[in-house]
Amino acid sequence: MISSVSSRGVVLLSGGGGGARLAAALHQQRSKGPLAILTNTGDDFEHLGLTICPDTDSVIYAVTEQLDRERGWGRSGESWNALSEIKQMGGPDWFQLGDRDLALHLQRAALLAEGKSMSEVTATVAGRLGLTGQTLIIPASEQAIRTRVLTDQGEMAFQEYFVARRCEPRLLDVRYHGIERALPNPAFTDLLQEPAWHEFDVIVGPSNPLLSVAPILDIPGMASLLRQRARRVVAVSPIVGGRALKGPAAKIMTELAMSVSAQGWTQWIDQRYPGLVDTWVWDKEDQAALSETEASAGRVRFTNTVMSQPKPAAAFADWLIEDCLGDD
Ligand code: FO1
Repeated sequence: MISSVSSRGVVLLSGGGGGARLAAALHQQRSKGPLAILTNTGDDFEHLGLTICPDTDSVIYAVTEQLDRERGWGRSGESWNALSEIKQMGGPDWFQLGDRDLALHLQRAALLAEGKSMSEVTATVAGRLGLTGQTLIIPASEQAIRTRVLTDQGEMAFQEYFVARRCEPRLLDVRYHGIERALPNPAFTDLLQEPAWHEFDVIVGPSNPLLSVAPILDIPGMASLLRQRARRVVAVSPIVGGRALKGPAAKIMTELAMSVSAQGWTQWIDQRYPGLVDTWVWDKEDQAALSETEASAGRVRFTNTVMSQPKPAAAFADWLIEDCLGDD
């Protein structure tokens, strides 16, 4: 039986920036259909005795409409009393954990200490923050994956490079520590056994390819599982008008010899995961560059992909589901 576009499952692969914004818009758009958001866990790290999951938390906050849109991370309406006490007491304050964000982290720590899995903990805290409907937020793996970077100033953990060192060291390589022993999250593979997930589409969100997409798709078995089971795989370019919209993606891509263009991103994903993606979504601003990409001609769709405000984000989510994925 072929399911209709509104009831078919959608899997979104997401980091914490553009991916989280798309997650929120798809959650709104898909009030009638199942949505599973697989989050990047490579940015996770241990800090102040707590497990911090920045991309998973950005998605939780975004879909429950509590993401601080200006910062792009952390909770809105935040206060910083605990952080200033930590600083006062000589503790580390380079990573800004707000009071409300800390409340989530303390609950995560308590649930993990009870022996709950990361997917159970994520579902519980997302539910407590108001997530309802058929949307599930699932960390891509239960096994710890930790992104580490090799730089001209030595090897370091991702958050040290990204936050403490403000991406200043020159990047030489990116590694995902532990990924070779990781598995796709059983919460996700079990979900795919359910009748509602008999048929589904995949959207690779507009997230940093090296820092957010690869630590999900490089999990052994993940890319092949998605390719074998998905009806259609669509990937959304994080590059708009030859620029990364936010953050240091352009610097990182350039230092790792990736071309900062929709075309370069397409080639990189296609080479790393051959045959995975059926349809590439580029922003309209990049339309002129298509003539140079003969290999992907016919498989590239154009629309306005910038999601700086909820309205264009909703329009983009609508377009993805109804137009891009809607043609049975
Ligand atoms: N990013 C920063 O640039 N500075 C911070 O102090 C910071 C704190 C922080 C706290 C909780 C959280 O969930 C995310 C936080 N981020 C911060 C973002 C985080 O580094 C993300 O991994 C990156 O934005 C990449 O997605």
